[in-house]
Amino acid sequence: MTRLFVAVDLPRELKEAVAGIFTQLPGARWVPAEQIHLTLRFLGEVDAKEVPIIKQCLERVVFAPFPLVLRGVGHFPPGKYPRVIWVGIDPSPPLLQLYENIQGALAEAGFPPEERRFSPHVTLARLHGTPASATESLEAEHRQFCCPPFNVESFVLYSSVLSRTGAVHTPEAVLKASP
Ligand code: 2AM
Repeated sequence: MTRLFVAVDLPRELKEAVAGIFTQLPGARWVPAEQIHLTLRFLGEVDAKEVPIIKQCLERVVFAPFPLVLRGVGHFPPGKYPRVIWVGIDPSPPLLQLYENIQGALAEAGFPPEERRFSPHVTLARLHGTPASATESLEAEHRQFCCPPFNVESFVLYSSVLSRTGAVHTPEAVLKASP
């Protein structure tokens, strides 16, 4: 079995800008800067035999390059003990269209569309027992966080191997935009 997800990789400068938000926060496990990404679809554990068909279906996704804007910092879910700190992504029509096209392609590979609404975000940290009051002060500090738009020219099918020292993400296929 292979743990798979589909994501947009971010340029190094953006990863560095995002990682600049990282700070000492009890209970926070920050995502390693080089792994920062925008998840489009989590597939979970998939039989390795299915990977070629998934790649073929994703290769049929047609999209033109489009700009992506990262903006603001927040947490999820609301309540006393959030589980995640994120940077927001403008849900622009081309991003939502790419998401829909990927859902359609994966449905052809036997993965029915997700039921929950797509809520684009970049996960910065996973939290264990960090009170919302602590994340709120970080959010207040970075309320104005914004990066210059970057052009999405590809998306990636990643495999993910979990280990005690953290996940290792490996690109299995890079799917490029049409010029
Ligand atoms: P997120 O952090 O952007 O929300 C690789 O593990 C990616 O897949 C993660 O960045 C995470 O997206 C997403 N992911 C991991 N486990 C998941 C799960 N059980 N359900 C949905 N998405 C998951």
